[in-house]
Amino acid sequence: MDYSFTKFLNLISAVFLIFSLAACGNGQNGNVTDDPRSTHSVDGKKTYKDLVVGYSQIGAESEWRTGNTASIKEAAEKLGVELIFDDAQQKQENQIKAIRSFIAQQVDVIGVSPLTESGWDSVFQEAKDAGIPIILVDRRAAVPEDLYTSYLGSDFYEEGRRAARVMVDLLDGKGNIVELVGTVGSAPAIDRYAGFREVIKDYPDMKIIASATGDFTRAKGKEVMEAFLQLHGDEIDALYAHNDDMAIGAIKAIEEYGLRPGVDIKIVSIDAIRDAFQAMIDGKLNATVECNPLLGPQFLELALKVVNGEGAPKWIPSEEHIYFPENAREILPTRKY
Ligand code: GYE
Repeated sequence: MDYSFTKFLNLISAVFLIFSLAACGNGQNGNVTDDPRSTHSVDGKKTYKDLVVGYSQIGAESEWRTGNTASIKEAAEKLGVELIFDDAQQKQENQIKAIRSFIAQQVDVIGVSPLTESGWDSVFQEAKDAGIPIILVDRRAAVPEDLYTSYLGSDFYEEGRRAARVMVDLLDGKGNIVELVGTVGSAPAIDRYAGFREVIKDYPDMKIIASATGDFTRAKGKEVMEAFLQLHGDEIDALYAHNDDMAIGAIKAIEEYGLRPGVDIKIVSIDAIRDAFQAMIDGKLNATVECNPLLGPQFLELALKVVNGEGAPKWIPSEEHIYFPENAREILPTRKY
């Protein structure tokens, strides 16, 4: 922007500020601090109690997701934010419908966890045209950067790499791996697949002999693992599951097949849900890479900032760890999901 134009803008805002301060000083009209119906704080900024947030959740496919939903709802309740929550039951068309209804209701901000990466351009554009910011929570969408304000979530690629490094240690750099992939086309499935391979490619004796989707659910994880066992049986040295729920389903399949999960077949998965700690205590899971679903407080903090025109980073990554059986018993009681 040209310098003199910037100066001109500054001047306009200064004049505007003087007028608004004058209006605030006048008790008869517009003193926002005295008006009990006012939805703004002293400085004209919104507070949590003024916020109306629409949230489009994917569904309830995993323990991770249930923990994520609880975190968002609890944070809204605690802060006094009005939350309009929609559960899309694993269907993108339901998410699109929900976003359109949030736009119609003129919410202040829309939070969305996109089921898959693609297919969001037009509905995000509609929100943008209506002046409603979109915050991506948990999963990214493959859209131009100007169609969303911020992404709050994990580095799924790094999670894939971490799982692979643990696998290399467990197998001593040699063995046949089967893989349970998450929901096809979703950001975590795409990145956990690629991140894992980036590390494994340097170990020619580590082979991924089968890979199929278990859609992030226990039931599907079990079903697909049964098929892997039918096809490859004793040749399988290890399982890499894109989430704990699929690993837990697969553990059942392995036991029913007559092998020992965690011993005959080493298992590494992602999320670090409570049941994964139990599986590690039972010796049936070898490691879980943490992916944090407790995003509610951070999301609402970000929503408030965005509504008040304060800058927000394009990506706010979560801080995460890897957990092993050695201290699973000690850590389990501290886990919130
Ligand atoms: O890992 C899985 C859930 O998007 C990070 O979705 C999330 C993933 C999580 O169903 O359990």
